[in-house]
Amino acid sequence: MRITAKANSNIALIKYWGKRNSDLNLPAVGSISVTLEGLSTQTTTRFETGLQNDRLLLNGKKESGPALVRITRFLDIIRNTSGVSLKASVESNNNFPTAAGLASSASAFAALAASASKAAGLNLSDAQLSELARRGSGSAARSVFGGYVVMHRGERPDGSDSIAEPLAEKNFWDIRLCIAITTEKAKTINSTVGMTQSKASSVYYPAWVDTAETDLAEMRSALLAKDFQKVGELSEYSCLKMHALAMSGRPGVVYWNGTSVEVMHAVQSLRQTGIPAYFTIDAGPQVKVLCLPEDENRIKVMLQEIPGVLRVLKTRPGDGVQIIEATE
Ligand code: 2P0
Repeated sequence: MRITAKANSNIALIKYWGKRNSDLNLPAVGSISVTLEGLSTQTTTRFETGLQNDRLLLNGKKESGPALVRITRFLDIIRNTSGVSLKASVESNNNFPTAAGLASSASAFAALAASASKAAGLNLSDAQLSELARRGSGSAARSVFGGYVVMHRGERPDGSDSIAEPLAEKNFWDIRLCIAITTEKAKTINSTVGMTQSKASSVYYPAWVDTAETDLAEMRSALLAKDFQKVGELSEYSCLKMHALAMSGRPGVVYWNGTSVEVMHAVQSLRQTGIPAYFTIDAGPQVKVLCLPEDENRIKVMLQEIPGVLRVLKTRPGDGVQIIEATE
């Protein structure tokens, strides 16, 4: 079978940073995210006779380096589970620039997990799909689901409870996100490396892990109560806390550029004028601004006027992973 799946990216409001097991990619802390409409990856997989190696076409370009190694490792998990021994041809396209530092591994591995597992004849439940996607990338486990999503740290050594589950569907609450793009360049320290450094060397790391459950519980109740101020405050708090952790490693990692800092100040100033807006930032320099639908357009204009902001994308809660085509 030749299977095409589509998955959206997501943004964590309570951040994941750090692993309790690197081999199985088990997170040290849970997280809460929103799946983002319109920032998607579409991936087609087919296991084929006659291939000596897996083949990866990423945004139209044939990959042979680390990207292919990572995909082959992931496909090996599916081959081991399904009994299919054939190599696969994988074609993946992002509808947003991969190098822009928006979370592409989340949508990429959610789409690949869905397309490759089905192409290998597996019919996985959503929970199993989330577990599989996590092996590719921690944040991908969340992109299996739409709307508001919680990712569990889990306790079991085999990782079967380190999975995401829906918290509320996308129409539960209409919030908006404006994404200020501050560079088109790829980041230099990827998340896996950054979080490994934090765990190995930051004196803040134990506190980060110890306080995670409290942050998750507070965010869960604020979200379910649709308390925008609380959700926004907790989002900024978790973002700054994660970045403080990344900065406090040896060596420390600063994911922001000067414009990221300008945008953070602008968002906090905007709040002083009575407009509810809150920032969150992943392991990169782009700033995502949470706002209400009625403020979205003026916030976009305000962000575009900040020197260094290249462009602004608008997004909102979106769907989970979907199979969009299946052919023999
Ligand atoms: C998150 N990030 O919760 C956090 C916040 C970035 C900052 O998950 O090593 O690509 O593949 O599991 O999922 C990005 O890290 O890391 C991420 P791996 P991933 O969204």
